[in-house]
Formats: sequence, structure tokens, C-alpha cells
Amino acid sequence: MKKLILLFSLIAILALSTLGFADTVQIGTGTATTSYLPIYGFYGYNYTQQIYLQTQINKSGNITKLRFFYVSGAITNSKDWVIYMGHTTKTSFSSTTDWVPLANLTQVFAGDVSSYLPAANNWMEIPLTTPFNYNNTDNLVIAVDENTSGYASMSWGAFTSGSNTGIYYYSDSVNPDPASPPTATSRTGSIDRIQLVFPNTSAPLAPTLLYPSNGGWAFTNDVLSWIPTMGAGDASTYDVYFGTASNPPLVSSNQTATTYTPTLAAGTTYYWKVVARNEIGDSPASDIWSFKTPTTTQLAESFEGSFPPAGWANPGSWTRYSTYYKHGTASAYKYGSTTTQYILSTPKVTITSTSTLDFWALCSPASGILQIVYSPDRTTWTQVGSDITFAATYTWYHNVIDLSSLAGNNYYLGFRTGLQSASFYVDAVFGPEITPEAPGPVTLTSPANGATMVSTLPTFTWTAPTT
Ligand SMILES: [Ca+2]
Repeated sequence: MKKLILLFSLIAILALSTLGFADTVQIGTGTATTSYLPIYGFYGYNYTQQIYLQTQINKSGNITKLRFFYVSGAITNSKDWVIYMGHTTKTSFSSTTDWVPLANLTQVFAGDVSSYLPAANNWMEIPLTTPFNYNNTDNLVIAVDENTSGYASMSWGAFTSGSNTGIYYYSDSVNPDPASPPTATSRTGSIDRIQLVFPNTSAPLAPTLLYPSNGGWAFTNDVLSWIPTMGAGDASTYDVYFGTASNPPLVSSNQTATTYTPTLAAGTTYYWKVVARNEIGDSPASDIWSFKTPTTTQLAESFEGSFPPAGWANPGSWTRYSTYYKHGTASAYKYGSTTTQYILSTPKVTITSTSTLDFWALCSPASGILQIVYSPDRTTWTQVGSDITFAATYTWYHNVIDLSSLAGNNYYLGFRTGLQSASFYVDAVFGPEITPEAPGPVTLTSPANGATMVSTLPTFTWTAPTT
């Protein structure tokens, strides 16, 4: 264990020291958020300034891009920004009127930033129209003037810097003039995590692969995705290697997107890796990851179509829900009760000694308990595996339930809510092969049994089997 701690410390020290020489300088780490900076989306108009210390930056040169960490919220009503940068000897704002004057600032960007907004919890990169040549002697002030009326809450990545290193004004009625800013609404030490991008002096680091997870399942319409790894030169393009060989061939070169859409066959194991490139050179290749696709007859469900899916049964009245999902755009959802447990049943599956039920689940509040159950007849259900608990609310957790104790049987599997008032969500379900089954009996409807006086040319009608 001590060796492990030593290793992690070493990695941490390496990571920190690399950061200082990086072409991209990140200031602030962690997962804290703020609503107030760089703009307070919940108010019509904003003017903010934030001070980043020379000791936090420690790199001189042209800043060509600025990144804020976008957490959530719609930007439609907060999209028109003017961004300024400047050198300052201030280390904090001494009062709510202690703005850095506009005369000491350089306008580096003006325009609509909505096209730069990434998916939630990603860096929003704003290319500067005028790069800012930072002297690495003074501190850096970044000012944002937001000029779109209307509002919607937004959230941004933050960290705790020195006290009063952020100052902000917001108003629904007054659009502040950066040349004569009003008395600020407030000051704060919780300012934005940012990245300052300098021209590259080194090749990028190997990209970080995201999805499909290594050794995991993927649906046959899935897309490969990765993110650049910070700490060296910025990646401008990527080479993608993909295929069924364990050292896969190049399939896409110099692409700018951080996704690749492969053609996937059912029941196949694939391998992939990505190389990042820039004008200096190529990164080392990422690790080689593999994933497998389900066969056409395997339990594999993302709840994207009609609900319940074909072959499933829904005695517990679960519903398809599109607010939370792990895969695609929807999941299966049920609100639990303290008196009744609600089951969503899979088709009957053929369980072998290597069978698992692999799925993602989310719960709110975290006190909910989900159970996996099995049944030969969808009437009598027995739990398999332990109760599934949730360490945190509104967080997707990956679960792999070992079904080997049921090997040799064909059973229906079920997701069963515990006796808690909680919202349960299930998505991206992969399980054993679905048991081939003859259809159940049809129900005759007309002519009625024993009917008399029936037409000599009767029309026979019946309803389809329900199983
Ligand atoms: Ca889904």
C-alpha cells in the first residue's frame, strides 16, 4: 500500500510540474461550481472581472484561446460577450468599486459565444480575435461583459482562489458600461477554473479514450469518443485506429472531431486507439481499448424505442424517461414506494456459467435500493445478487450482476425497486442470449364459441398472443 501511495504521489508531482511547462495552462482544479462568473446567466446583463496571479500562470507569451469550464444551463439569453484581458498589479479587488479600468484592458474577443458551448461538463473554448501577450510578471485580469437581455440559470467550473479575486455586477435592467462600471453586486474568492492556451511548443499527449469503455459492451450504432489530454501541446487533429485485430489498423487520419462512427457488426470484439497530432508532431498512441457488441439474439436494451421494449413485460408500470439516460436519449424509470416493489421484466434469457446482467442505474435520493430478480413464470420472483445501492444521488453507476448461480436455467430477469420513495433509472442493459420461444396462444373472438345462426361465409377473427 505504501508503494502505491508513493506511486500516486509521484504521478501527482509529475502532473503538477508538467502543468507549468504546458502550452495550455490550467488554473484551478476540482469540481466546485459557480453561477456568478464569468457571467450570471440568471440575470439579464453582466460585467465581471477575475484576477489570476502570475504564480498561478507562470508562463509568458501569446494567449490565443481562453477556456471556461461549462457545467450546465442554456446560453441563449447570455450569448453576446465582450472579453478583455489586461496586466495588473492588483492581487484582489479592495472594494466593490475597485474595478480594473477599461483603459488598462485590451479587448480580445467580441461576439456570440453560443457556438462554442460544448456538452455539459466540458471546456468551452473561445478563440481570441486578438491574442493577449502575457508578460508573466504582472497578474492577469480577465473581464467579461455580457450584453444579451433575458436570463436562464447557468453553472461554471470554479475553484477557491485568493479572497476577493472575483468581482461581478449583474442586473436585469441596467446593461453596464465597462468604461464606467457601476458599483459591483459583490466580490468572491470562488472564481472560474480556466485554461489559457499558448501556441504549441510540443506535441500533444496521448488522448484519453472515453467510450466504449475498455472491455465493456457497446451497441452496434455506438460512436467512439475521446478527449485530448491536457499538459502538453494542444491537439489539432487525430488519427483513429480501429478494427477486429488486437493491433487495429488506421481508419481515419487527421480528423478534427473527437468522435469516430464505426460500422459495427453484432457479436464482435473490436479494438481501437487514437493518436493526437499538432504542427509540432504526433502524440504517443493511446492505450488500445477493446469492446464487444451483442449478438442479434442477445439481451441488449437502451430504451430508445417503444416501451416496454419487444419481449419485455412491465407489471410495475415503469416508463420510458428522457431526462436522465446513460446511453442514447432515454432510460427506464420508476418512482418507488414504501409499500410496493415495482418490477420491469426482461425477455426470458438462457443463463450459462458465464452469464452476467450488465447495466447502468441512477437513483434520487441516494437512499434507494434496486434489486435484480429472476422468475420462471413472471409470477414468482427471487432476488439474485446483493441489493444495489447508490453512493451519491443523480449519479450513474455501472453494475455487473453475476448470474452463474442460475446457470442451466431459462429465466425472466427483473429490475425491482426497493421500498423507498425514490426515483430509479436503468439504462444500457446487456444480458444473456434471449431464449427462443414459441408464441403463446391466440384468443379467438368471432364467431363466438357455440354460436348459432352463423353466416355461411363467416369471418374468423382473433387477437394476437400476449406472450
Ligand atoms: Ca438509453
